Amino acid sequence: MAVIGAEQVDAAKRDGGVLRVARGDLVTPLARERAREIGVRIDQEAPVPPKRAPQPVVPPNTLANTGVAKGRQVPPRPNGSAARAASAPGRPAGPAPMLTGPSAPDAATVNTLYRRGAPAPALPALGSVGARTGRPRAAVVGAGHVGAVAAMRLAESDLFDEVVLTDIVEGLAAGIALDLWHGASLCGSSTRITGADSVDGVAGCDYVIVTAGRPRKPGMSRTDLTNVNAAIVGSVSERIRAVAPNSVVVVVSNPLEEMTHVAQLKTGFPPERVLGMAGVLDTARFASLVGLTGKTRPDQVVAYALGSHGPEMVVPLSQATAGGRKLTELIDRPTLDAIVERTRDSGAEVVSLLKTGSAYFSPGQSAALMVTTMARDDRSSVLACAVVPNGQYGLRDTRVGLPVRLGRGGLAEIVELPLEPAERTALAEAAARLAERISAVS
Ligand code: LAC
Repeated sequence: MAVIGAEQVDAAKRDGGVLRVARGDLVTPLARERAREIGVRIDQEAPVPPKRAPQPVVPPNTLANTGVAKGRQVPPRPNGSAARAASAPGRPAGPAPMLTGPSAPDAATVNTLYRRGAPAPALPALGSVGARTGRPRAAVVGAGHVGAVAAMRLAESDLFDEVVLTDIVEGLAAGIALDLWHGASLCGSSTRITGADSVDGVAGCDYVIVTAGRPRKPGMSRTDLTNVNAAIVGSVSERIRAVAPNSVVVVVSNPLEEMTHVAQLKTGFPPERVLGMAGVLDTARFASLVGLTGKTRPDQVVAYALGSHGPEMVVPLSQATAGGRKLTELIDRPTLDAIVERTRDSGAEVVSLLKTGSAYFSPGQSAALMVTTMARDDRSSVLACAVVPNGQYGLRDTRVGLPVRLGRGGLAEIVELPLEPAERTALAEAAARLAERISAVS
């Protein structure tokens, strides 16, 4: 058997536009595509019909050997033709195609395997691919880089029956979802990943991550995005309210606290079900930078980046530990202050390197971590999230990054850490600035 590639198609074009292919040779999908593109006709010798074992005579009034599903009543046909009636149109009479020898699939099967555009069997229905029932469904709105990474992490966790990715750019979410689903066996997950061209694809989901909106460009602050992203997040939130009224929403779009506020207004959800993702990311950045000192590993650092996802970020060093020791005992204060400063500017640092967009791996991971923590109902973790305080730390009527426990239904508890007076004051100032900014988009 020869394999006919695109080069032979090109040669056939030069030699008159017809490519003659011997029986049994394989024309690659690429070659067929090339032939279509440049107008070459492929003439392949017809396959020899496979030899079949003589068929037993089927009595006219039995269904036993017809391949007709049990229980389906088909009236008996005259002349013993029930077997023919049940086989696919165009096939020789007899049972469905099968291997006729130890290593010889019949020609019809070979063609089906290799022919691009050949009719494929319908995919199994959602949830029948080994999915455990009763698992939640999660969605990600916006199939940009942050959305794709978030969807990937959610699916890898194998905690969900389905992860739906949506984007208004036609085919984008479906393409990414299909690509991610192709990797299911590589990450040991049975979570189905699907894509939709409309936010309405999130219908019935338990958790929705909103990444929709414009990212920053070099030189832009997060607040430069306020108006354009408020319109996008607002309309997305109205659809979430309509189609996933019981969901918990995690907002990633910037400026973070303002957009989370818009999402809460437009969904009308209680504050426990609308959370802003920023503190998890800022805390992770802090831990990664602490790791650069060589004094500890990032995953040993326990700390909380509170306040705003911006200039008013507060990392209370009195609460920061690594391997059970206070960070202030491991690392000198000027170094720690420099680390906090760099954490605050880390988003801009990535923007200035990328030039065409903002960070996406760690933001996507952070949003997914919030959702997996909720799906696990893991109240042992304390994560920094942008939430609405109800008197905790003396704060109200604002939205600010605070340490919280998340449960299956969203915010379970705002944790009151014993902050030092200066840290408490810095947090109160951040909350006040955020209250002003939020009121400007109300
Ligand atoms: C950043 C964006 C997600 O900090 O705000 O990179």
